[in-house]
Amino acid sequence: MNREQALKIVKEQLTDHRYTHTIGVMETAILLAEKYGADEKKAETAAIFHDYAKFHPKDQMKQIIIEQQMPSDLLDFSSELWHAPVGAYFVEKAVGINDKEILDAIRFHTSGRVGMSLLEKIVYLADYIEPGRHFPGVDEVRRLAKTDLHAALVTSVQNSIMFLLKKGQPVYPLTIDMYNDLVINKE
Ligand code: DGI
Ligand code: FE
Ligand code: FE
Ligand code: FE
Repeated sequence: MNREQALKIVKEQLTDHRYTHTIGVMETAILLAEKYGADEKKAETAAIFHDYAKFHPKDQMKQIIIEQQMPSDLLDFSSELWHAPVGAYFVEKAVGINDKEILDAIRFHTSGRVGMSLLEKIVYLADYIEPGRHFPGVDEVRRLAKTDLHAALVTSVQNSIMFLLKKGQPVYPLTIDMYNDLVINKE
């Protein structure tokens, strides 16, 4: 599938605003893949489809999580987390992409996890720093991303966890796991 075909498919699933975000993630992910030696084509495809399920109804996402025996603890945490694993499911079933690396980059783009692949890290970071993002701390992460993928990731996951803590919201265990893994293993 070429870029135009992929974009056409995802555009139908998204609002204009979210589609613009997706283009930003795609362009950023390709630049990061080039810089850090990941597969640029896989980065492009994963980025294009990363928010595929963002606007699926919550009850439908919940049903997929249960039916497909995804980690049931997802249901105890923010529904904002659900579009990532549910997106990976639909990108395989409805779009027909079978590449496990691409599907995992979609699956873990919100929560993160332990032992993230280079592609997963790139999509996670591109989602955080694409040019349309405007929140405190994003410029520092953009600066770090130019030279130090690891430092950029640590800072972005720190910011995300602090954001949730400040709002008194729960933090999904995989997000804490990602943070600990990066800090302990320094890679
Ligand atoms: O889908 P996007 O808006 O592009 O970005 P995303 O998939 O990274 O979603 C981020 C949202 O998820 C953000 O509003 C914070 C929320 N969220 C809720 N609980 C958690 C969480 N994010 C992480 N990383 N971990 C959580 O436990
Ligand atoms: Fe997302
Ligand atoms: Fe993200
Ligand atoms: Fe996104």
